[in-house]
Amino acid sequence: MAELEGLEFGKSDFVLLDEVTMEQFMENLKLRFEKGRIYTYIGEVVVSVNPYRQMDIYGKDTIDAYRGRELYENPPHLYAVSDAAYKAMKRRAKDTCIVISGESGAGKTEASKYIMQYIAAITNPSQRVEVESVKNVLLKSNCVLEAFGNAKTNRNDNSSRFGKYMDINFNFNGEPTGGHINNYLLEKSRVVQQHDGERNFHSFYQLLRGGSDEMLESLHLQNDPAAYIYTKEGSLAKNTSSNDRSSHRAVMSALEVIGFSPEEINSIYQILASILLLGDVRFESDGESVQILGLEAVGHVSELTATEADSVCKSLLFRTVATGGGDVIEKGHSEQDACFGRDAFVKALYERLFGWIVSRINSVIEVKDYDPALHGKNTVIGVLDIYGFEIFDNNSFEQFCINYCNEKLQQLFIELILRQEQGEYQREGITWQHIDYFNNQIIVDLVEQPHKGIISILDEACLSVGKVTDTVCLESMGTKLAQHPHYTSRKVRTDQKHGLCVCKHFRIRHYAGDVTYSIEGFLDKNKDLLFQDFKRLMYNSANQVLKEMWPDGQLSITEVTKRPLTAATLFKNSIVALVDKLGCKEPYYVRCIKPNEMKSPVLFDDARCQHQVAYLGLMENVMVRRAGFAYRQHYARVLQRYKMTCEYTWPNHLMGSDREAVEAIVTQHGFQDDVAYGHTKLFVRTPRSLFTLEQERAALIPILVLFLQKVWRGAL
Ligand code: AD9
Ligand code: MG
Repeated sequence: MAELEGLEFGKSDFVLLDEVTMEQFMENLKLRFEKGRIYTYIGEVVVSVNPYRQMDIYGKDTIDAYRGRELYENPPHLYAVSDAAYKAMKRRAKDTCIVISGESGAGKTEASKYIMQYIAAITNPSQRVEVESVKNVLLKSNCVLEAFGNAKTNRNDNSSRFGKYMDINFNFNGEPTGGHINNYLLEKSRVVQQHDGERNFHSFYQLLRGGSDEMLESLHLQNDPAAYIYTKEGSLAKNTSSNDRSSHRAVMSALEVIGFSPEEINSIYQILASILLLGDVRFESDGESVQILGLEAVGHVSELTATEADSVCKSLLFRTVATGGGDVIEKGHSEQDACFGRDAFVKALYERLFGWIVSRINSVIEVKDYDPALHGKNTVIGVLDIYGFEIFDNNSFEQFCINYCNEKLQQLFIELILRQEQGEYQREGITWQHIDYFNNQIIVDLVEQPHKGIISILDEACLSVGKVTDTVCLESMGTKLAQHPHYTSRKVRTDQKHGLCVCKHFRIRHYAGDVTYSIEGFLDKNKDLLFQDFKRLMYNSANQVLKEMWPDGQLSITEVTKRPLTAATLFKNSIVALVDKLGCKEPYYVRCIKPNEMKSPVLFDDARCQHQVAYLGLMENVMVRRAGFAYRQHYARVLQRYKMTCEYTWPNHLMGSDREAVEAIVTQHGFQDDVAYGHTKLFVRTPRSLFTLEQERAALIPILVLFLQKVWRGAL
């Protein structure tokens, strides 16, 4: 029972509210936030409000207080669910996962780091070297992945621009033996373009501001982000330069600790430098052919990528195409094509670098030589920290994918919360009472349904032989989805005189709110075309690390698959696989709420918070917990905690079983109509009954202490 903090801090579990109304919910959430209580439960779900300040609640003492304890024995905390997930995994050999959700800036990544720190702190008490080294790599990987995968956005100064799912493997002793990271759709378009007030990925600024003179010189770089087109805009963002410098040192040291060799680290920075230099390469057309402006930079790129300067120039200016007759010809780019090709190339360079870093970390932490016959079952705790729901002023393909992913996760939440409840009641032989939810499956279908969904329509447009423009594709979507209750195409008047209207936007009524997407660039981003010439160029690099990142560069133009899967379809497939993976684990949830848009530690914006509570389905979550049984606990635990409140069970019971003893406690307190007896657990319908027990216990403790003191002093 989580009522351990005193009523001035509000209810520590929303299930304990007197009435389940939005008003009471919000009152409680606000009160707790203002009192510095950022965590509150709904049963086993943790609702977390971003405090936007350092809290003194993550230290060693707190870890010790939560280690091995039950949820209700301490005030709500991330550590309590982490411990619950760990215990379930260890005691019952169950694979578990902790799913952290909430919108951008709500605190998901911070939560995931505290969860990992907790798991690292409570495992391997005997300090075995190999286990410590696995833990160290798991923890250090965060720093590296954040440097390369996070960026300052208008919503969050350290926004994750990729999705991350990390499995931590444990042996039968509950010690971490390894892990695996899956990354999802890095927002690579950020490398070439950022919104006003936003930055490129942190890694670029860290290198330019934190790299030594010697390092920068060898990379042909200046120590100033304002000097490069890709980092110029973001260089103006405030309060970041000192972080960039110290973060660079931390990343370099993390790379070493993880086990990247000096050559590998060097290659990483050579690729970053090549990207920055390529960004400054320009093209000029004299009407007949296109020339490169900035040949010096191209020379540096060829040196840094260990390729021939001529080959780099050629890849930037020409592409090889297979004609219908099977011939292979070289076709010169237009100025526009050359810019498009260069941008696609640098985006792919960064994306592959990121993917390679992840797989390199995986190669260090993968579980090796694990024989279940010898070592027992290998179990897993998964931690999911994926980009939150996003609404910007201008929403594009990336937001479309991110928001679709959040729809899928919401769907999973609905399914698992219901399924978990239902499963528990069935296992324990108790009748289940059904609760209705808003089911967002209809929105998931709108996006992913074969032949009819938005992704299918986009793919069809991308794969069609003739040139289909973004606007034509949008018109087709408008026709096909006209009747869908969650979809609208928005016409924009483009020609005032003739009243011409063109579709430029479409709107999806997401579970978390309406989002208007601008169709511009959707098809290019979905096609994700990269000329084979660049792939071949990289594959032929004398740098082994670079070559390794481009295995598809060995294919000749005639061997290249004609119809590769589109970006949206690849993303959909990876998210479907992720959801399947999570679905077969025992889930624990952290639902993060962003209290305000100003990053203020004191401001609780009622309307913004209420909106999040509503779309996260937290009210329904409370109702499900209450309509069924708010609390359930193993008989032995109930007995241990409350036996002092009943004359038949104190100090010891003489009943046959723990269940009978618990029945005696319940009957003595007169709430037998409020409970159900499962096979192994007591189920209590209303929180009030447990309150009574808790209060009685609290009242008895001082008497008991006095009694024991007297016994010790020999007075009794
Ligand atoms: V995004 O979807 O990646 O854009 P997140 O991950 O939900 O987003 P993040 O964890 O990065 O948000 O939190 C944003 C900022 O809030 C952090 O950089 C911290 O400054 C702040 N924050 C979040 N949680 C805590 C916390 N428990 N204690 C202190 C916090 N500060
Ligand atoms: Mg994040």
